[in-house]
Amino acid sequence: MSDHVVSRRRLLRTGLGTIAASTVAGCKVLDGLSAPDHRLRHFMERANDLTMAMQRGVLDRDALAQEFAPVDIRQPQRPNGVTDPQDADYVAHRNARFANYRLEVGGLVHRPLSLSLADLRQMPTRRQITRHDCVEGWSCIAEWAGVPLWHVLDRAMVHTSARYVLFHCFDTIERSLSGAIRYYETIDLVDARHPQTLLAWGMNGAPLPVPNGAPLRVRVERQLGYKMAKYVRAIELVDDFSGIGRGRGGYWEDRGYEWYAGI
Ligand SMILES: Nc1nc2c(c(=O)[nH]1)N[C@H]1C(S)=C(S)[C@@H](COP(=O)(O)O)O[C@H]1N2
Ligand SMILES: [Mo]
Repeated sequence: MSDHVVSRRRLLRTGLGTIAASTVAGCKVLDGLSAPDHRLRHFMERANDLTMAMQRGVLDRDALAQEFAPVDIRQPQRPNGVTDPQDADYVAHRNARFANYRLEVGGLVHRPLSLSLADLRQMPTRRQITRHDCVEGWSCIAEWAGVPLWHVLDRAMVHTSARYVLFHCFDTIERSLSGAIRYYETIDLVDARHPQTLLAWGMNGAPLPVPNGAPLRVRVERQLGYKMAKYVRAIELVDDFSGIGRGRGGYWEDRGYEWYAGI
């Protein structure tokens, strides 16, 4: 599946380059194109199909991911990546059953927020049964419950200069010579405002379990699993992520994965 994704994206990239080149070179030769079997005309028509495919690709970002029925939930959500953070601040929250947890929302917002789990549960709730696809090649169907991220963004009044939502996580995923590296992720505001993009506090009818990101994790249903930050500590609205981590927009992106992991 990931092979398919990569090749589709590679195709789009190649298509973009081809079209840019053909538009520049194309103007001068348009007159000769009227012959129905003209090779360049065929080429341009193909380029046109590609343009449509690309526009679809862009417009499709508003489309909903498939949702399933309760009978489709055949196994528990398989925990992956960090499943039991040992970071002192996280362990303290966990021991207090997340009673003192606060989601901090800041950065390019007019109204910074500090929300408890009760605050988040009182906000409008969406429940959705969706399929989680990990880049490693496995999938799991589960029901997620949470507040659509756009409600939180609206409450915080996002500044017009903001372009990305940066999720800061509690868990140290790697220790390097320069210190502990905590998981982080970014998505753009198109995905952030998608109706199925949640800050999920529940899974399969229960509070979100620790292995799956308690107390709060992201669901971005149109992208691969690594985009869905678990153990979310804070949300920061930014206009640029080149100064975060190694600058590629996420822990795994910094190690070679694509920033846009659309499925
Ligand atoms: N904070 C944090 N978020 C994370 C990860 C992680 O290690 N730490 N792993 C990612 C990956 S690769 C996947 S597939 C999913 C796994 O979510 P799950 O454990 O609920 O299956 O979380 C993603 N979000
Ligand atoms: Mo993953």
